[in-house]
Amino acid sequence: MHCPLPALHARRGPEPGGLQRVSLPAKGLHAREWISPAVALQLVATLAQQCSVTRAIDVYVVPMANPDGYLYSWASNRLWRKNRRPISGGGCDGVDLNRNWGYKFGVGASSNPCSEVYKGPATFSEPETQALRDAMTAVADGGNLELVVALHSYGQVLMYPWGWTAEEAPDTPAMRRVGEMFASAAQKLHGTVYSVVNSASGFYYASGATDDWAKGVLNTKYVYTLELRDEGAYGFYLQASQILPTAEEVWQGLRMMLLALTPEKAPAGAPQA
Ligand code: 0X9
Ligand code: ZN
Repeated sequence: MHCPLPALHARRGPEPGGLQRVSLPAKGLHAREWISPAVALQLVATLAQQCSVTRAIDVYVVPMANPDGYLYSWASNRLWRKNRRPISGGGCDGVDLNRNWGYKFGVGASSNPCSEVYKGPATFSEPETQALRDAMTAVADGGNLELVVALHSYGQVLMYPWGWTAEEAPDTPAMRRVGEMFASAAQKLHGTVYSVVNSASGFYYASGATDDWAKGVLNTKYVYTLELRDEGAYGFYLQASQILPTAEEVWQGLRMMLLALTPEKAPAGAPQA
């Protein structure tokens, strides 16, 4: 018996004639990346006040996708990454929830349960990835899932698929263009630089991740993994004082992405996707 993962849904107002457009910034899959759920919660608060954006677009946020691992990183091991599933045999616990998705499973991931990037015994073997898969599939089936952003840390990098191969994914020029819009809007606020790169060639090869699954299986046009602050000075131990500025710049970037996807709502002069 598992508890459900909460998802928050900022719902578009009853506007006649508008296309249903949905997006899904998520979520805190890796336990030690504490800035991700903190930013996700701030985004929820901001979205609740930004009706000019949410009038045209539905936004789903899953602020905490790995609750057991997150708790463990507070209580026992600050640098814990995986979930907390007991693995029989070898004495090591946990599956890397960003290696467990059912697309190109196993390329660039470990089958050793003691590894930090253990992919698990099978695709979607974990309740956390099953829940996210089902929620994202339901959103995609219910309309027009245009944007997926997976929140992680750290590095200040916005990456687009693929992560399992350096071959070009569909919509790469569009993903790059909208990614650059995020980066320039985010930089304007506090000067923080987010680089926009292909996941495999600009970061590292890794498969079985949320982003590649969203691109390869759901065929979502705009898919990203966002590595939040910082570039390594504090890393996973980012100070609490950086939560609000990080959330503010991410909102500025995300807002620009959402406007780019809803051209009829964009202010005069705003860039179009
Ligand atoms: O390795 C990961 O899962 C992500 N980086 S992190 O440092 N937060 O662990 C990057 C995943 C990028 N996406 C793919 N490689 N598909
Ligand atoms: Zn991560």
